[in-house]
Amino acid sequence: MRRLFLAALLALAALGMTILARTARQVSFACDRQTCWAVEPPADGVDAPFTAGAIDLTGDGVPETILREGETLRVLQGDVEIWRSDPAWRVVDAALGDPNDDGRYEILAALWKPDDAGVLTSHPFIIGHRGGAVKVIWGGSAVTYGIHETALADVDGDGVEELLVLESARPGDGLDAAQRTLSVWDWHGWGFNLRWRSEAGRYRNLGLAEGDIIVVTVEK
Ligand SMILES: [Ca+2]
Ligand SMILES: [Ca+2]
Ligand SMILES: [Ca+2]
Repeated sequence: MRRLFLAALLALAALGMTILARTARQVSFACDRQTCWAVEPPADGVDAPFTAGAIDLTGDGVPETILREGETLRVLQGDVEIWRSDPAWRVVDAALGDPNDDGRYEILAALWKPDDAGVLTSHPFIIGHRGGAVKVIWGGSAVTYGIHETALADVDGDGVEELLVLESARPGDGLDAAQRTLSVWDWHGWGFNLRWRSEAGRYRNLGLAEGDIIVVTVEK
């Protein structure tokens, strides 16, 4: 019995070493209007999931402050909170820019919320300032591949921002999905079209480097 216990302990230790030995490295992608391809990762620039930023949502030339505290998103004018995300949402990431290409700035929020059966589903929402108030101006329906991280950038240099996403590689995988893909999406007028999707990998820390080169960390 004691020997069995020792063997189990050794097996656990070996497993621990295997997990520790998993190495992380950065990979990068550049894109044109059709596709993306791997490039040498630049030395600088990785953003963790969004925590704070500033952008002019109201259009008066003065940026609002956008904070992600825990899984809550807040919009402030000076010290005054003018909007806060629904308590039922779990906002896992956000990006600031013009995701719907209408010349106004908004917040693209990657959030998970319970459906009617109480199951967490992933949605991309666009939050903007319209009619004198901050509100959801576009609420995407539940996506098949859950969204874990997001960014907005003009990766092909045509003057229009693309939506970048780290999403679950498998349908139905939840917030803890390890296998993910990187994808690039185009706004088409009332939603997003998939332009390109990478192979699956243990992707995290989606960010951008100089020249809107996509940078992600991948664990081997
Ligand atoms: Ca403003
Ligand atoms: Ca916009
Ligand atoms: Ca573009």
